[in-house]
Amino acid sequence: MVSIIMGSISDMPVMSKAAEVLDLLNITFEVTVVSAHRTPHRMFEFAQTAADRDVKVIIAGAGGAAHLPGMVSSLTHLPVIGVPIKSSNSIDGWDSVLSILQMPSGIPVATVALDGAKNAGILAAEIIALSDDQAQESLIAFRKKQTDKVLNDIKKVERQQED
Ligand code: RP5
Repeated sequence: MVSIIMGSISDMPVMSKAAEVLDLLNITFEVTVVSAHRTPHRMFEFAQTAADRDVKVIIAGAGGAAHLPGMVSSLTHLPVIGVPIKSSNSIDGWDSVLSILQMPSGIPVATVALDGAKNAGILAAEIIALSDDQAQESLIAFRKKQTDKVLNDIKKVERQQED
């Protein structure tokens, strides 16, 4: 199972993109809110019990002073993918990007682009697929569909030029 967590319900419009792609790939996930600053005890409880609940990968999104992904990573050996979010308290998003990206040596967070929750979902699926053949098949089909769409778009553009 993949666990998708975020610092506030206001992060949901961005973080739901991770859920959408995991759904598409038929990978089991849960979604909840865990705030590093406003529910610190819940964050400890979540991170310290995640592995025992059979969570394999955690996707954590937060905006502004985005401490959730790093703190969760410090509390579990599970891989944590961080999603910086351009939130209402972000200056321009860099605050959140740098808070999640610039982790101290020894406690990694795999940071995706600003608001890049879809890629976080795909990366989580790729980790799951290392030991799950069905997930691997879903991912290969997903990649093929994506490539076919671009190849079709190229044909469309070329046809427009001929007209
Ligand atoms: C962060 O503060 C949350 O992750 C969210 O991105 C931001 C704003 O939260 P709200 O004030 O909308 O609850 O901790």
